[in-house]
Amino acid sequence: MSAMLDELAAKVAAGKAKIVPGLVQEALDAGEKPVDCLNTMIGAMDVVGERFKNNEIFVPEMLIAAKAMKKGVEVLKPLLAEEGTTNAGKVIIGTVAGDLHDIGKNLVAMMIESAGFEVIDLGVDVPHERFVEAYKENPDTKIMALSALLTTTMPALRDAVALLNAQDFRGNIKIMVGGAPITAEFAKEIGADAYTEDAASAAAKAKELVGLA
Ligand code: B1M
Repeated sequence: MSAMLDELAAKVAAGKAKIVPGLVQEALDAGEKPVDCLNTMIGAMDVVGERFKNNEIFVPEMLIAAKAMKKGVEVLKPLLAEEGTTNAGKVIIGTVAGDLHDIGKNLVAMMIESAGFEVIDLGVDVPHERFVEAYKENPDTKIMALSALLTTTMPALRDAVALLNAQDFRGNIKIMVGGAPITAEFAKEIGADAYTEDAASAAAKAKELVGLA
């Protein structure tokens, strides 16, 4: 990794929200690729997660690191998410009940949007019933995308998918799931149609699910 990206990683991990956007811009100006800047920041969040696990930092520090990363992503957004030219249909996305993590979900939303979908983002801590209501408000939705970032919210993901699976409209939608603790096996076990590991593959899978790839 270049010295510039090292510096970016360090400042994201330290939660320097005011400095990070400038560092991202500097790295881009120096020829670093947007995707490398993004992966550097994701790597920094892994470091933050490890420090948290080892009791070296606590929730407030994790939160300010997340804010710093969000500021950095704002700079990258226009570069990563080029305006979609197709109208691929609607995707409803949200992080499941009890789970407040949104950076990964936001990246997935951004990549899916850039693949030409209209994204309806329900935010974080979404009650299971809200996914059903959102579909009823948008009956032309093609994909429901659900994130869970904690092992403790995997049951909420299971329950939300079960509720969607019980709906009359189930045949009209595809259900995609993801998030760090989720696996393809778990996705299959709970009755989702697709699992992907990261935001870029989520966008590719969404296109595939609606027959555009
Ligand atoms: Co929390 N947290 N956190 N946290 N946090 C983790 C997830 C943790 C792994 C840290 C650790 O201990 N190493 C750990 C979970 C452990 C576990 O589940 N076993 C953890 C914990 C324990 C907690 C709390 C319980 C801490 C506490 O209060 N004691 C608490 C829970 C709060 C709650 O949700 N109810 C908590 C709180 C928080 C903050 C609020 C402080 C903050 C979130 C702020 C925010 O999101 N706005 C936070 C943060 C920042 C983290 C870490 C450090 C970073 C998360 C992140 O943004 N990663 C995280 C450690 C880590 O991830 N390394 C950690 C970067 C992001 C790009 O990755 O979210 O994985 P990710 O998304 C990826 C993929 O997963 C995938 O694509 C994304 C992009 O490539 N993906 C999908 C995601 N959704 C997808 C959907 C798809 C497909 C792919 O299809 C639909």
